[in-house]
Amino acid sequence: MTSTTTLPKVCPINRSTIRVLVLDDEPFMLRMLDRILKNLGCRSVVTCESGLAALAQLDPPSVRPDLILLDINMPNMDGVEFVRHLVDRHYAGALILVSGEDERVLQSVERLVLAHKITVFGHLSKPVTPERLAVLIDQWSPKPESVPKALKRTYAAHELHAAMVRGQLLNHYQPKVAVLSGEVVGVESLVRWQHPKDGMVFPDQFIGSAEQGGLIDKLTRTVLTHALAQARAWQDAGLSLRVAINLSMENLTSLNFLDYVVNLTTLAGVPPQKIVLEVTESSLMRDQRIPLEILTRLRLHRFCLSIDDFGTGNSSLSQLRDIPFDELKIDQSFVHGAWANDTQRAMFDASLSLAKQLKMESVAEGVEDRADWNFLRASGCDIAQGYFIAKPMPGHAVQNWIADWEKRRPLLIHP
Ligand code: G
Ligand code: G
Ligand code: MN
Repeated sequence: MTSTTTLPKVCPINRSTIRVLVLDDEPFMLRMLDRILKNLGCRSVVTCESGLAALAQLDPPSVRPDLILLDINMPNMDGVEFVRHLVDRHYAGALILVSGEDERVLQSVERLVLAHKITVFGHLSKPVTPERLAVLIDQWSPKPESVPKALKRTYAAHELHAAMVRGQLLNHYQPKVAVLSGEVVGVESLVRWQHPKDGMVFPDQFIGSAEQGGLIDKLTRTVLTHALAQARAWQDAGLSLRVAINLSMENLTSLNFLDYVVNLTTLAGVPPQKIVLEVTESSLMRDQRIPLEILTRLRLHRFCLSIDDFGTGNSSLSQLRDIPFDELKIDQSFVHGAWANDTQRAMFDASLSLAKQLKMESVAEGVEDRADWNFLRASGCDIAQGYFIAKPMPGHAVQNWIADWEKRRPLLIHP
């Protein structure tokens, strides 16, 4: 009954104003895409047979295309190389990738483009259908380019140092819940910088400087001090929460760190079992012996050790072999959307199975929506963390959030 999909007769105004460039080495494809686009209501369509011709269309910047349909297989300049030129020219529009390659190739090119911070509306496998193209195009909106992104800057070590001296760092806490029961089991501390002028500054803007500028120890000590005070306050309020903090491998280069953590925890009156130390490997690490010693001894002191971002280049099997972790956090790139993506799902399943065989607790990060949650419920993973459950929040907001969560919880565990 629904065998023919009819296109909407009235096209969204958007489509007629959007400037589209189509780059494909096959003249036949160009003509076909041009025709489909025109039929969909796009009035401004430019077609180019080569990367060079397309790059010429990016000057002057005032008339740049809003959207480029890019064939990734081209004889001279291939699509990936073309993207590199777009990055050099600070292209701020969007891309749709077109190719006859298999899904995995398309997906990896898509990830590559996203890594360059260029918007990708998705990919089209050949043969292209008007319906699919319409869906992708309609993600476009004529809003001005995201200004906040341009403002996002990184901070030098001396600026961070001043911030720490002035007490401008604080922790936010993101809840972790048990997948089966929905019970709130803990939180992860995520450091924030309340900047007097720039507002809330996120760790990706300053952790790198802290590591390179010799400040990571001071930063971690600050985070741990706040986290322990908060853990103690929750404990006194009768809340049983495990509190996680993120360690950088640079923290694990001196044995003093061990004494510091043990002493501070004892002083706070919080059982070490309630403190989770999340570790990712740093590519800078050469001598593994000291970190291994510190982590093993922390474990002997009954702290929980967690391997963070598992499955990404930084957290590897050899770490898992060498360090007695209690918890494995499956990286969000394998979690969000895994229900719809066979590759991600295979990696998710493999990581989960590894956690189970090693008798570690499994945590899925990046649970962003109901579909992710449903997927997890069926997966056998122990703990979930992500925007679907809660975004990171100030410590004082956690108790109220738990009360709200308790109301939502029955619906999530008995759908
Ligand atoms: O939510 P968010 O933007 O806070 O976190 C971004 C990254 O910063 C994550 O990879 C997280 O592990 C890292 N991060 C957050 N807080 C800390 C911290 O206190 N120490 C270290 N080393 N990394 C942190
Ligand atoms: O690297 P680490 O796992 O420590 O850091 C967690 C990071 O992931 C933080 O930046 C946090 O804000 C972010 N985060 C937490 N939940 C979600 C989610 O559901 N989706 C996305 N995209 N990011 C998330
Ligand atoms: Mn973490």
